Amino acid sequence: MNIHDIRSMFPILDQEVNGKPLVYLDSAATSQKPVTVIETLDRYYREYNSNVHRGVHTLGTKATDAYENAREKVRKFISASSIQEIIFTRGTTTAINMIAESYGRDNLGEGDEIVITYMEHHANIIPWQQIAKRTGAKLKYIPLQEDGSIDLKDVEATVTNQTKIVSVMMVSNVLGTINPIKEITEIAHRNGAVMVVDGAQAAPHMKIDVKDLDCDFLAFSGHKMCGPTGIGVLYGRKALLKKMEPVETGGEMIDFVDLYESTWKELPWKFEAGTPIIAGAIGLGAAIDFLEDVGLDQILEHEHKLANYAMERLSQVEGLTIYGPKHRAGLVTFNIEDVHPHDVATVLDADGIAVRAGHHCAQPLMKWLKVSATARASFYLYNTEEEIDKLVEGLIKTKEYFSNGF
Ligand code: 7TS
Repeated sequence: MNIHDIRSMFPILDQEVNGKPLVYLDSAATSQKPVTVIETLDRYYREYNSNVHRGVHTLGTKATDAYENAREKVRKFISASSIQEIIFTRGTTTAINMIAESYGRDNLGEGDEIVITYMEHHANIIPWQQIAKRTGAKLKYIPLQEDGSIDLKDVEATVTNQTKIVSVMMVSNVLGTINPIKEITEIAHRNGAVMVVDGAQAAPHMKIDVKDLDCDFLAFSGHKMCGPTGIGVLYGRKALLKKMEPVETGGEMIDFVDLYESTWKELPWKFEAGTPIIAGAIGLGAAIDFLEDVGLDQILEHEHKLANYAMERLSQVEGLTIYGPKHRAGLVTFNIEDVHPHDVATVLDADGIAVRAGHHCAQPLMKWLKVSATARASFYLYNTEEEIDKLVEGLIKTKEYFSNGF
């Protein structure tokens, strides 16, 4: 598919914002949705909306088949061994909270360690802080290199045989760093720890193979990968999930309920209490079909080109600091000297250019960078070099605007 065909699949891109063609550079926050996903949701609600796993009526069976079919698509997408390892959640945040609450609660104690890095998103920090407080475990941080990458020597030095959980993002939502997850997993396992991967910024852009990575848990969100909001995935190694207690209980997840005792359904349903996110899961299945039709290799290559082009063009803008390593995923985080990033985003918005400004839910990383906030342009399969040119023009205009006064 060429870029013109890809863009034509995203109806939202064909509009003007503040009198200018929309330039959407905020896909790391949430991606836009192709027409195939929108139509899949529309068809579900128009034609076979029904609850799943109950009753025998035709619509219910159709909805159940579509929901479970989406689970199989997710399994294949990340090369998991079994659909028993694929749990639908509300998103990455919920998935990591579930791991901390369930695995963490039962496997951590005084003196045990949880290891994360300085670049993590709050979703991969706070659940660990909370479970550390409740269990007496200690939270430790792998330091970063000056360019915002991880040196495996630092992983070796931080992870010990007291470490029970290592949890690291695959791609940084701020620095664009692509972390050596396979190598970190090997170190975690060698020390007897389980490996949790935050795949929120990786799953939309690159092939993830959980067998090859050998990770124990993986979390990601549908809305960042062309799917609907409110759906995400928790992958867990079957042997671990089997031993874990559900975090939520209630309808749907039970096998048998007596007055004082209950038993759970088998995997993965014991972790999906209540009416599940039916439309969301079916929509995520359609998003996976779309990404696979385009090809993840093509998406990654396109974003790599855009990131290189953006780095080259932005480095020519005087007074602009770019954060993160040279080799990076498709996003660029930066600051312009003497201009607050919120002002940068506001001036760009007046020209129809959407970027994110703020701490990007990574306040420990902001502290490490010694800034309170940054601006971020993030790219996806539908972005073009012309859009990056518009960003650069907008940034030059922003600088002039603030240096010349109003
Ligand atoms: N982990 C990473 C690496 C993320 O980038 C995000 C969201 C999350 C976890 C949480 O995902 P959620 O779907 O559960 O909210 N990151 C961003 C961002 O960079 N801008 O807005 C949301």
